[in-house]
Amino acid sequence: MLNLELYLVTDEAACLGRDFYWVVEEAVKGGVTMVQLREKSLSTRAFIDRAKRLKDLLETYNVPLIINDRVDVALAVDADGVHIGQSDMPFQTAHRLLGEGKIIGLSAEKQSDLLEAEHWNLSYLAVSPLFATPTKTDTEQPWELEGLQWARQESRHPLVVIGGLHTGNAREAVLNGANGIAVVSAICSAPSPREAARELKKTIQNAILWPTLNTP
Ligand code: TZP
Ligand code: MG
Repeated sequence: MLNLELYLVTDEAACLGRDFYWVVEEAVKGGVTMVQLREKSLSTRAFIDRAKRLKDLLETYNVPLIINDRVDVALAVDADGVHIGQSDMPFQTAHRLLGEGKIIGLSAEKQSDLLEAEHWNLSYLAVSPLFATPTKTDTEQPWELEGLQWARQESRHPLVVIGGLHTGNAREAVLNGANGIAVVSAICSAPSPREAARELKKTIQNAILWPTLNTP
């Protein structure tokens, strides 16, 4: 079963000069359940090399590796799946190329994206961005919590939220319908990525287990 609870989306620049693989491994030791390799400027060769190395690392922890945007890179390294956006390869094509058994996640940036995605068997839908974030500024309007509630009502898919998530708002995201929390800076830029992941994971699991409890 796919565990979406704490989903790390990588960004080397956000790692503040620390070793990329160290940051990811620390995050996994802290409880990250999925890792998405998101590379916007690497050559195809370098992207594949990085994906291979990350796959070897994540396999030892039984954590799935998801490739952002690039179905060819996912196929090249036999990754666990892909995450596609609204301008990437269409879902049906990605699904045909990857075959059964691979994870496919899709970003929904607006309501019509989410409604269209109801026709497809996605592994998860990412509500993106939930909140405004300096990590990615070329986005549509943030969904905010009201938008997330709407998404929860309208979608049959598991929902991951991304954009501006941290320990201070992860609980409310879960209580408003998120099945998983995806983060870049809250883990990659944290003084201790392991501790940051541990805290986030605890917050998310507490929200899932005790949704009515009044404490944060
Ligand atoms: N997609 C939508 S927002 C975002 C991506 C990749 C960046 C999220 O970064 P952060 O630092 O967790 O807000
Ligand atoms: Mg994309």
